[in-house]
Amino acid sequence: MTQTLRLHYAPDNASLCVRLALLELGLPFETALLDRQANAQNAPEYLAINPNGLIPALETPDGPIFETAAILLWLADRQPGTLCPAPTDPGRGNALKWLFWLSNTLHPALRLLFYPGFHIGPSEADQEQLRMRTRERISDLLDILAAAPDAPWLDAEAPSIHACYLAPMLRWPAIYGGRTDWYDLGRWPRLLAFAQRFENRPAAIAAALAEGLGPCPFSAPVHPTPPEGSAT
Ligand SMILES: N[C@@H](CCC(=O)N[C@@H](CS)C(=O)NCC(=O)O)C(=O)O
Repeated sequence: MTQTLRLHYAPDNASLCVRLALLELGLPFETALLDRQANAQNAPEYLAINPNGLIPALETPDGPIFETAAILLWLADRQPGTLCPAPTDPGRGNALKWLFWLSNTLHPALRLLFYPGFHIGPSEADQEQLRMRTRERISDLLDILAAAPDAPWLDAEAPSIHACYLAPMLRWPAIYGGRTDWYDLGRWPRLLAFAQRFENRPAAIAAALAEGLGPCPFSAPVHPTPPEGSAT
């Protein structure tokens, strides 16, 4: 078992959320690039770490962890109260609620947009129909988030695992998932302000550099030009 933290990643994949949290916490870590062009996420060596064939996974002294939210919470709990309210904090329940919403509600909706064939099969017409409905669903979810009075992490100067998770999810619909003209973050001024604030943090700047995400990765995304590997 590794004594260091090793992040299995591909540029601009969900591993970006974990990289952001690692950088925010100032924890030393290694990266292991997964070559998506070669479908490395489904190679036996990686399936031994994450049998789902999904990115990311984090190897830790406690064993490998997969699922973005689980990794983020495990990391936050290394330094309780830093990126997430500690278990004894009265704000913990509210924080868990939004973390699970990001993981169980918003992220799966994005996966429907990016991987429609996985859910509905190879027909291009069927996939586009699923995408059309999913774009509406994502917009509805962002309406809910933008109006939430109990999501203090959205407006906070301090970072959080929620911010690390959300920022990439606000980026991806602008550049992936077929046509992107339906998506304008400016429709949600609170979310746009969040993205602008977060992308100016040193951790976000370092992550953007490491993965080739450009100067405004969350408020005005462009296709990545990573120094190694590829996003898809
Ligand atoms: N529920 C998973 C989803 C992760 C996920 O969707 N990863 C994408 C990259 S952003 C992936 O591995 N895609 C490759 C594939 O589906 O084959 C998590 O939260 O870790």
